[in-house]
Amino acid sequence: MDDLLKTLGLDDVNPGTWTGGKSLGGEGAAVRESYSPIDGGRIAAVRETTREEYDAVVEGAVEAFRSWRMVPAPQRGEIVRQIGDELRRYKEPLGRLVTREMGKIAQEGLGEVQEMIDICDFAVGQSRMLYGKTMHSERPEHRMYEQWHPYGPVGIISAFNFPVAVYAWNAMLAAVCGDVMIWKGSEKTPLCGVAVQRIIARVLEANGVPEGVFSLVTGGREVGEWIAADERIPLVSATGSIPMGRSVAQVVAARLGRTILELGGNNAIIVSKSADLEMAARAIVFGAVGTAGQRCTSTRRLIVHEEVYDALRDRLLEIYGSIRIGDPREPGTLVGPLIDKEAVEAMQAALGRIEAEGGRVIFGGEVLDERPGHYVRPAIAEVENHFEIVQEETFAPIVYLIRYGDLDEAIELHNGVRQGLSSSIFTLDLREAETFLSHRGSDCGIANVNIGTSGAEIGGAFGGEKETGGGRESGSDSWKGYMRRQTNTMNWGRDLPLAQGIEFEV
Ligand code: UN1
Repeated sequence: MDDLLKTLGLDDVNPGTWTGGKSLGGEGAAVRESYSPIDGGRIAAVRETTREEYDAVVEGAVEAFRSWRMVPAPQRGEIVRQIGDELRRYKEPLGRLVTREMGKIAQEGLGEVQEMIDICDFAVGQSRMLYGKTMHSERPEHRMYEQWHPYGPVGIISAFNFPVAVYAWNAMLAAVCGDVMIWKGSEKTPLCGVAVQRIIARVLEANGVPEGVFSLVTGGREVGEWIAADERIPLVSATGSIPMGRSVAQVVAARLGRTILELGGNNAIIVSKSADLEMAARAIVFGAVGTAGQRCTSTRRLIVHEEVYDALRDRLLEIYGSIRIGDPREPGTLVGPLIDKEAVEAMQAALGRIEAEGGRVIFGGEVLDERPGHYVRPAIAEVENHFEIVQEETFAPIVYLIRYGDLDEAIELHNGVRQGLSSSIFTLDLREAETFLSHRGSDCGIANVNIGTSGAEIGGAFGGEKETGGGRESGSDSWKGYMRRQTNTMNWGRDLPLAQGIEFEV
């Protein structure tokens, strides 16, 4: 057992099923080993959740909801404030665990925990701002208003690439809203889930909050299917691939439940002839190779004006040639490993398809197998937008170069994919910038000018259109997705006038 695991309260074999600080069973559960993508070494193991344990967790959540919903929202905010403080205390070790289990570089591991802290702060403020509107009634001596009430248990399914932050976006907001959380993280990063659960549990315990307010279950697809099908869970928030989201959406819709979906992206940057090319190049590299191309916001397509195409391509080739790939714990490394062997194979398959469809890989793509772990050299390819492979999201550092002539064409290429998460344009031309942000510009949930596609702040609503799923998480008024709206009409008069002026004498 090493110090990092000890600091985070982790054992060699950990329970994967928790209500607050109480772990459940483990009888007959499969044990999932967690291997680091850095060197393939075993870190520790987690016992997966059995169906029986799952049912006990959901029952505990339903029970905890009865009391949690009675706690005034600002007091729920106070619990989240303390969770934020606890995360500040554990930022460094938790960030290191994210790096070790997921493989993102140290800076990004810390950034991910910072994102959790930021959403805690945001949610604390929000806990005093769960505003409803009041309306003027058309009837005399009537008052109309709306209130927002919690849903109950919220199922949160999160992905390996942001093993802790995306959970917090959902959970901290839902917590101040009065919901209770059942979290299933990725089976590729089970230790991160347990570590976060233990941090939160200390705050629950210190404040006498019922255990079932925050629960964790561990496992693969099957556990996700239990959540999707479970009528006791009115809202399911799922982050991950489009096929995963499609199946969750269908199962939840069949029982008329609610979903918040944050699925795949196919994010592009338009680089205009008036762009600051050096700034664009830096943003492109962070977007395309940051997190080894494994963000849903990663930059996948570059739509470049023909007059600056060669210059930008050459500059990218130059920068790509100098990027340090390797152990993500070492300062100076910009690209760590991919998550697993399957991810490396998927990247190789994609590179093969680029060539087969008539494209050209002009840089990188090699598997760097002189060391253990799942390292690849980020790739640049020249393609056309309509290629099938370009239409898909390959979760790896491949960036596609596409040429354009005028802005209308660029926007058409930009929007000519099935996904609609994040987007950006680099231009110093005001008209181009505003066109891109207008109704005839980007069709994505996020559209930026002179910054890249990834690395959004928590204060904005996060999510996208089309096959990205339409959900919004994190900032702005995303909290409304975690509450049900109730319209109330109060008659304080002595008559019973009907709306629409209807006469109905009895
Ligand atoms: C994701 O990849 O699912 O905007 C989330 C970003 C991060 C979050 C990415 N703040 O890149």
